[in-house]
Amino acid sequence: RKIGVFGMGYVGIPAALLFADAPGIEHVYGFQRDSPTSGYKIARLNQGESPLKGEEPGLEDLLQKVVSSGNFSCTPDFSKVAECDAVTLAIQTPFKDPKDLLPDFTPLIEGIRNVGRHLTPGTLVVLESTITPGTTAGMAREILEAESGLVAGEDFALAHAPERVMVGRLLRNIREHDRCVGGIDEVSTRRAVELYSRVLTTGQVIPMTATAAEVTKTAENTFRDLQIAAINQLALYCEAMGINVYDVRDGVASLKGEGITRAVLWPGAGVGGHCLTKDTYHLERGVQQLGPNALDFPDGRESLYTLARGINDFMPAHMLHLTTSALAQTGKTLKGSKIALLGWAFINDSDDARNTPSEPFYEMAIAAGAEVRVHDPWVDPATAPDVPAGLSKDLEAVIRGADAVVVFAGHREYRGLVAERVEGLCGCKWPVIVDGRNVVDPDAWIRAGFAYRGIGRGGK
Ligand code: SAJ
Repeated sequence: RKIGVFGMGYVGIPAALLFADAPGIEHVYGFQRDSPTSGYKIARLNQGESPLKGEEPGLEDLLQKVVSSGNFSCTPDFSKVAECDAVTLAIQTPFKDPKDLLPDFTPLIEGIRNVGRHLTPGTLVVLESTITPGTTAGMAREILEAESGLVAGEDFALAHAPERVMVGRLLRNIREHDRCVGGIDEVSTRRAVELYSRVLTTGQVIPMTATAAEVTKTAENTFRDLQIAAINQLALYCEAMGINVYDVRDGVASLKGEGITRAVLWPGAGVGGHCLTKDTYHLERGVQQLGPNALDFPDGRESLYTLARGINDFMPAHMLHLTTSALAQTGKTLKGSKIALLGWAFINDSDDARNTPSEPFYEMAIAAGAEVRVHDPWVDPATAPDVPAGLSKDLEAVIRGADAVVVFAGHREYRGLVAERVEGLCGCKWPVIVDGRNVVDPDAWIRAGFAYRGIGRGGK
């Protein structure tokens, strides 16, 4: 049996490697376009080198294993789809303009077309990308049928099996998380369940319909966004009231029993990534497509989910407000101040910078006349999109001479920062520290001579 995986990114690569290592699988093709920006992945993967730069336990070892055993290869030759018994697609589905609920399905459509062009009877096609509910049984089916001349449900099987991975633990997540798997009909569901059962270890397959799987995926990220918005809102209240949101958080989470589960997440400098920033819009678009008024409240109010998005989107602006207020305490303004922005990746100890909350902060600070230098130990300026000029991996050089150090990511390297050392590097009379991820001990930094601000740290 042969499997094809479209999209050699954070989701496609680990999935392809696990399929390649699974019993009964003869070969896995990783399909990757040979473009100027992503074509480099083909050669790297075929040499057994992972193009993903953050820490991914076990990933490169597994890659080397399946490359040398001949079970995996990466190719731009999509005609090999014809050899495959199953093809999965893990291609990004970003939003051009979230407010208008307009997703950019161009890359996904291109991928589906390429599958359709070479599709042979009996193949199972699975979408792993997060998509607007209704897409599998609607758009995907239409494109595949039009390109192949085959009929879904009769000549080929079609399903949705949304990925549930988190950067930094890709392999583990695929093996251990339960997997919702939904076909457009019973045979498609059964075949997709059989495929994913091969790579799950402790995870269970949960069969459902394609549309239910689409709603499940977008809802779980919407709920996570909502929970983060709840604690971010509380962080703003705690700052106003002069109390510490982390104490409140522990207190709220301490009530156990009586069937109460308090899933309290962490406040912070913002919510980034490819998923939480847009999946709410996929969910709401899915409802909107049912009819012109399907989504609206009768009195025109916004949905809870849209409000939550707005709170999380506001956090970088709040970081700027904290920076301005701390600088004012030291007699400075944003205009003319030097800011060391620590962390460009959206998630800790990763090189993934998609929709990073650092970016709006960076742009607002520059527009206000500050000079901003950016550090990130992981992000590679050569391959990450929209990286600010001069992004550096040299932490001391970025901090040297700064009026304000602003922490946006909770990278391990920042948790080890020593206040006295940073104070010496800043070199000014009264430097500022703004902590967006609660990585420093406020008392120690105030003692070392800093003006301190932190998300949710009212008083300090
Ligand atoms: N964040 C907070 N506070 C928290 C947790 C996260 O501010 O308590 C911020 C992070 O700093 C980051 C953003 O939210 O900027 C997203 O972080 P994340 O931990 O949710 O990471 P993602 O987006 O890579 O992963 C999510 C996960 N979804 C759920 O847990 C419901 C993951 O399981 C999904 O597979 C992934 O989206 C996806 O691909 O959809």
